Amino acid sequence: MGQFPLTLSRFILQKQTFPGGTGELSRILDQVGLVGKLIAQDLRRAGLINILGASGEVNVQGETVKKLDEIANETFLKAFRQSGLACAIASEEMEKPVLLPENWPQAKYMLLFDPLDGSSNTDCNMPLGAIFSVLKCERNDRMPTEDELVRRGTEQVAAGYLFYGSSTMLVYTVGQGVHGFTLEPGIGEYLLSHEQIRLPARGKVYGVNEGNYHKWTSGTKKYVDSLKIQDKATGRPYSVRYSGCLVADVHRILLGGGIYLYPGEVDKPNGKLRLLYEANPLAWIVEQAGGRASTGTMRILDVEAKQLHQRVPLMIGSADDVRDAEQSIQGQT
Ligand code: FBP
Repeated sequence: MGQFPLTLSRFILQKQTFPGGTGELSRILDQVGLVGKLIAQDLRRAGLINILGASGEVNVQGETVKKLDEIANETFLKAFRQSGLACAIASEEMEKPVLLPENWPQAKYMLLFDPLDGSSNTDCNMPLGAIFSVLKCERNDRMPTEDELVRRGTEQVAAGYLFYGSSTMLVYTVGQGVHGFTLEPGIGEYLLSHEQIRLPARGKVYGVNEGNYHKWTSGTKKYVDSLKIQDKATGRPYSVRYSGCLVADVHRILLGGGIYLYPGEVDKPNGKLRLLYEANPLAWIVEQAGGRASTGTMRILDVEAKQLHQRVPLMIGSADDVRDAEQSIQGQT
């Protein structure tokens, strides 16, 4: 028998050191893992248990809510309400955060998440994900407020995603590199499959919704056009890989390099994606793996957070590819 498989909990205990740590952050990662197991189980049978289609609701983003969005959101809420591990929770699907006085002050962490990423993929069995960001509640004189959840990406203490692809994975960072675990359904455990992930400085694929081309700035158009030029020396043209699921596209790039873009548009300079529970956690993951994440003009993790559901343009992936995009968008090439 080869090396005995390393479970998520064992890996965290053995390899992750949190000065003055109480094990709470590890338990939060474990709880996210539990949410992933529950949602993966539903997804595997989605077409059989009447959970496909729209729920009839419209969320704070003005988007049609899918039944699976609601199920995923409820699963996160229940898991963290009952865990006693978080004193506040914010979600893409909820206008206001849920404050948990019953968990305060013993719980000093707050969780922000996109419960189901890739909503346009839910009804066609295409890849899906969930994205999470963990912040520490700095105050102990009173319950946290919404403002305390609206913080720069540099203040995250943990971040990651669940990826519902051909297998279910949990990928995270606590600032000590990026590690990937694959769910072994037979034993219901996440086992270490990708330790210390590093992405190459340059890739061969790009992901962007080119259907929005006419809405882009000239700098963005110029950059995406440049990826299609025949130039062996620079490995161009790149191949398009856009799945409709940010987590799936970033996961591919994390393992093989390349760039994903959801740029700002002339009439919508902040684009579509949300800063606090989509861009910030993925930016930290990619940076910890040696990549780069930018708005086109500044580092995502340095963007000042002002609102819970604020949007931000995102270009993320291999460091040299993202630098090229920044230079083009800033009109320097
Ligand atoms: P959701 O979290 O609502 O799914 O939005 C994010 C997302 O679906 C990403 O996963 C994906 O990359 C992008 O939006 C697709 O947007 P578009 O359909 O405009 O290309």
